[in-house]
This record gives sequence, C-alpha cells and structure tokens, in this order.
Amino acid sequence: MQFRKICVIGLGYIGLPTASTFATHGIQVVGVDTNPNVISTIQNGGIHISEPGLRILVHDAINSGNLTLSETPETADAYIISVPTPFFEDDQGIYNGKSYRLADMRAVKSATESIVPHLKRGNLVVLESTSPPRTTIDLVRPILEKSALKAGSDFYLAYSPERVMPGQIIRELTENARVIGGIDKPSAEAGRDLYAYFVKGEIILTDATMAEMIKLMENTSRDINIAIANEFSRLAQRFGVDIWEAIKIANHHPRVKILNPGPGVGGHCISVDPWFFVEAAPDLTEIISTARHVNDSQPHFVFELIKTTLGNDLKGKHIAALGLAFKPDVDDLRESPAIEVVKLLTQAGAIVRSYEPYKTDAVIPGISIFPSIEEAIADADLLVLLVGHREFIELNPIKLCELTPARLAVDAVGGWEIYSWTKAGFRLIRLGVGDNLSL
Ligand code: SAJ
Repeated sequence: MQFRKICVIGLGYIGLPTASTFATHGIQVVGVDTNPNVISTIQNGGIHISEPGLRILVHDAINSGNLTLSETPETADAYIISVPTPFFEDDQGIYNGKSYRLADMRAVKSATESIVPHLKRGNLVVLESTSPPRTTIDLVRPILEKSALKAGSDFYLAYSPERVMPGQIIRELTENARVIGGIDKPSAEAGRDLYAYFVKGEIILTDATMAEMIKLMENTSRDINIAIANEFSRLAQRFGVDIWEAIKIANHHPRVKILNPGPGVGGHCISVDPWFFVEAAPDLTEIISTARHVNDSQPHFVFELIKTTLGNDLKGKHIAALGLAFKPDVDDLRESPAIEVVKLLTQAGAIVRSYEPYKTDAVIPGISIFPSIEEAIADADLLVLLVGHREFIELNPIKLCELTPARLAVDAVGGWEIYSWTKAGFRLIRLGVGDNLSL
C-alpha cells in the first residue's frame, strides 16, 4: 500500500518525532495538535520538548516542505493517534483494600472523534498511545464506525506501540523492532507498509489486542524489576550490605540481571502503564499492583534516609536537592520521584533549594528552583543527589567543598563514590548501603 499524505494527531514526545521522521522520508505530513502554543512554537522554529537531535529533525522536516501543522486533522491516506493516556489524578479504584489508578482515555477518544469527518474508504488508522487491553477494538473502532464505514471491510485499523527511550528517541524510532497489531491481517499489513517508510528494525505483525498487551507487558516487567531492586536496597540497608556491590556481583550470574534501585519510578510510561492492567483485571494483577506500590513508596524511603542522616529533625534544615527530572539526562519532570522527595522534605519543615540543569526555568508550586548549582548549595546543611545526570556524577567533591558549607551528602542513585567524597571531607550516605543507621 502507498501513502502520500498522513495526519499525525498529538505532537508530543512521540508524535512530533514520528511526524518529522515520516516527513523527512518523503511523506506529506499534517502534524495535528489541539494546543495552539505547540503549533506556533514549531512554526517559529522552536520545539516545546527537549530531546537530543529533535530540533534539527523538525527543522529539516519543515524545510522539506513535507511537514505542515494544524489544530485539526485533514483528509489523508492514514491517521496516527499519538496522544497522552495519563491516569486521573484524583480518582482511583480499590480492590481488596489496595488502591489503583484509572486510565484517562479522553484524549484518545477526542482524537479518534476528530478523524471521523475525514475518514475515507481505504484509509488506515493506527493507535500508538499506550492503552488498556482492547482499546483499539472496544473504544477506537466503534467511534470510527460512526462514519458509517466498517473497520476491516472499508478501512484498516491497527495498534502499534512506540517503544522508544526518552533521550534516544530519534535513533530508536527507526532502529527498534516495531510491533504492528491489526484488527485483521490486511490492517496489520497496511500498518507494515506505512512504517516501512522509515523503520529499519524488524517489523513484527500480530493482532491489535496482543500488540496492546505486549506494550504493557514490556513496561510492567521493567517496573517489577525496578521494584525488586528497590526492595533489595531496603533489605541491604537493614542487613548492613552495600546493594550496589551486591547487585554487581549477583549480575555475574549468567541468567540474572538486577536493575538499579533509586528514588522511585517516574516518567509518563513505566509509572503509569502497569495500572492499565490492574484497572482492566484487578483480580489477576497482585504482583503488578504490589510492585507499583513499592515503587511509589520509594521516595518516602529516600526521605526517611535523609531524615535519619540529619538527626531526625528536618525543621529549618537547609537541603540542596540535585535533580528534579524523572531520570538522568532528560528534562522530563513528569511523575518524577525526585519531586516527590523534595515535597516530602519540604512538608517536614526542611528548606529545600532545588537545581535541575535541564529545566532551570521550571515552575513547580511549593518547590524553590534555583538557576545554578552554586546558588542551590550555597547555604546547605546537606546535599542530596536525586537524579544521576552526568554533570552531577562528574562533580568534583573537593571543589564543591569550597562552594557549600554542607559536609553531609545523600546519594539516592548510586552515582557518587564513597571514597573520593569521604576523602574530600564529606560524610556520604548512599541509598542501599547499610551502616549503623537503623531504619
Ligand atoms: N529506573 C530505576 N532503575 C533502573 C532503571 C530505571 O529506578 O534500573 C527508573 C528511572 O530513573 C525512571 C523510571 O525508572 O524514573 C523509568 O525510566 P526508564 O529509563 O526505565 O524508562 P522510560 O520511562 O524512559 O522508557 C520506557 C522504556 N521501556 C522499557 O525500557 C521497557 C521505553 O522503551 C518505552 O518506550 C517507554 O517506557 C514508553 O514510552 O513506554
């Protein structure tokens, strides 16, 4: 199947790189976003998200004449839906006394509805947004069929999850294997013909519900693996063991690959997606739900570690929080466990100065963000490393000593080396390293 023009609905972390990549591969693309600021930013040569290489890619796409922007979809050969699927902030479900989050599918619904007036016989519609199992056939299909066209016989419908890692999106978009699940075989094949314009990795065809489930399984298994690493860090602290060393040694086993503990799991994917399984089948998801609760409580564990280090009373204590992003070397603050830790410290009476090198102008209610590390650490009693940004890992503790009165440091990501920090005059406490602290 040939595609001359497509609409990509939702120009976020996935939609914008996807739209631009299709455009630089010769397809005419209408990038659609309901937020007029997103459209004007891109039209003025900027981008509203930071991702290595993205600005140049978008610039090339616009300059090629193939990428245009609009607040509404237009007639096209194919439509890709890549809008957010967060969970509701205030609403939650309860099963057997344990809470779980509920998926907010409003953006998928309205994006799908916006296609209906333009849908034509022979079109392909692909849902890319991470979604609960059966969304393509139970939610998207009936909306599209309001056009009086039938999925399968009149138009193709598929689900294809994005699997790219923030920070490496541009490369992974083309190089990663791509799963395409059709509501029938011709739909999967139409999807393959579309993504084959730029995907160099293997394209694997399956059915729509399996593709939805595969995506959720990938992120859920990562969440569970991080949860066990976090639980190991708690055990190590109790038993006087260095978890970082223990993991390194355990990973010498040919079939063991333990991930790293940290202040918790953030971002828009792994901390959200497992809930889609729990909501869809709370009676079958005991481990998934427990892992989510373990990871969500990890910021509290780090908070307790800092509190103990400062002698249990945080009132009036000055703390410099290094990093607010949800993971190293990205600017994304969504669901960030670092922010949770800062909030807990502030609630307990500490005066926290935060520094996030990738987003110095961020505004977060209740959090004081400073434009430079020098200002954040200037009057600190304690430094806490909350994100393993490269520039933090490479900090020289000897030089830091001249910039801060703090001689206490907590490392929640395993980024600072105890020997050099101790030599420089700091008492460094690392998450998951047991000493005489009894937590
Ligand atoms: N984290 C740890 N310990 C680790 C690894 C990660 O605590 O050993 C934390 C990170 O600091 C972060 C969170 O987990 O807070 C998630 O980070 P991540 O790097 O594991 O994943 P994401 O959210 O950036 O991207 C994931 C990827 N999925 C998998 O690796 C299975 C990516 O391929 C997906 O495309 C993406 O989710 C998505 O969009 O679903």
